[in-house]
Amino acid sequence: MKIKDAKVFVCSPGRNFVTLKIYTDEGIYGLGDCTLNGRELAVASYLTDHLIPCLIGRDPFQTEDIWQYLYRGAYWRKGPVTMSAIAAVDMALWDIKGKALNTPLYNLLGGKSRTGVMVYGHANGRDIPETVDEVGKFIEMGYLAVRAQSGVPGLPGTYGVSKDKMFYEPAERGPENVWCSEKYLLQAPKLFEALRLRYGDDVHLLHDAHHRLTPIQAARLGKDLEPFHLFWLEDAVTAELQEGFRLIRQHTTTPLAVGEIFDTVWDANLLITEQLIDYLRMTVVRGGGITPLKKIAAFAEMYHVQTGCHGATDLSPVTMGAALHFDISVSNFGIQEYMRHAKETDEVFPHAYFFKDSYLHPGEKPGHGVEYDEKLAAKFPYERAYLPVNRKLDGTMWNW
Ligand code: GCO
Ligand code: MG
Repeated sequence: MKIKDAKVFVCSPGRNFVTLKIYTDEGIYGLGDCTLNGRELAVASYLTDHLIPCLIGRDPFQTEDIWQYLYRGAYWRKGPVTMSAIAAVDMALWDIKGKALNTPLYNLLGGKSRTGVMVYGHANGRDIPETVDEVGKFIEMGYLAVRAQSGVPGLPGTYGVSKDKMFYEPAERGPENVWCSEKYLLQAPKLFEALRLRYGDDVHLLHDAHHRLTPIQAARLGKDLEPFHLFWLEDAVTAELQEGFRLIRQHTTTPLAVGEIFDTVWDANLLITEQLIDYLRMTVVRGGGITPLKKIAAFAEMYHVQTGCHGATDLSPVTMGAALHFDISVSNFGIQEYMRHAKETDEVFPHAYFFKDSYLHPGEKPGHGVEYDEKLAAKFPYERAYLPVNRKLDGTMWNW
């Protein structure tokens, strides 16, 4: 089998997505996602102008060699544009393999290690009572784990809090946000106290600090949250300085998750080997594909670090499908994020995965089981959009 052609599609059914389709001489094709929120066209060009010409004529079964060729062969390594583009190729090739062998992708990754994939949903509210009610809606739908984000008194709006509830855009576009860590640090423990009071101890509760704290602030938050035994505290600080997590770890037993913006294992090597985190958030699209992610999971397993793949709505259903096959197969799976996509998105990307009896299931279609309706997608042209930025109360630029 040979790769005959490949095409990149950009569409916006509710939000922007970039999709790669690789065609073979035997009529089988594979799909990959390379959506990079706010920088979509850079990845599209990287693929069309630079990677696709190198793929023609290659054997699509050679996922390892092709991955190494694209990663090492560029000389310029790493970075979200490069790694998202390579990821799309890798995902599409694994999809082709599954289809050619007529088997779901998980069978090529070691088979099922569990019966279903535990996921967490996103609940958010303008204040604590509203957030507590929203968490209840997820529990009623059968979710075993819920992430809770609440507005902070004195701040006009904050990350993760939206007017839309079930299907919301995490990266709300628009004006600049205002931030104050001191106000937030007072509020967050009160939210989890209220949640435990209302729902008891069984439901897993998660929280995302979205890179906004310093290590000592994160340590304080972790400590304050200990009585409410969170499943995890996510992205407490930006993780460019991996050593910073030593300080957090010395002070708190709240489990730590990080890594949705990491693009290679080199972003997490110290975090893993020093056991500074509990969950690694890298997923297929940002981490360069299934090929490297399997290796990273095996490496993390030796250090008691579990997986917790990113699954916001800006990752297309193709990434979600591929991630679910990964999740169900690796032995150190922890949890999968599952923000449901908007109806238009699901219609453009018909998929085999489904939520049933509290778990997500990858489905039994050959490959990753996600399709792309080109005709329908063409009705939703690309719309330029950016992630928001964040400033402190005095106007200083801060992390969003
Ligand atoms: C999450 C993430 C997202 C990101 C988004 C950026 O935990 O789901 O933090 O909400 O902000 O993916 O594009
Ligand atoms: Mg996050």
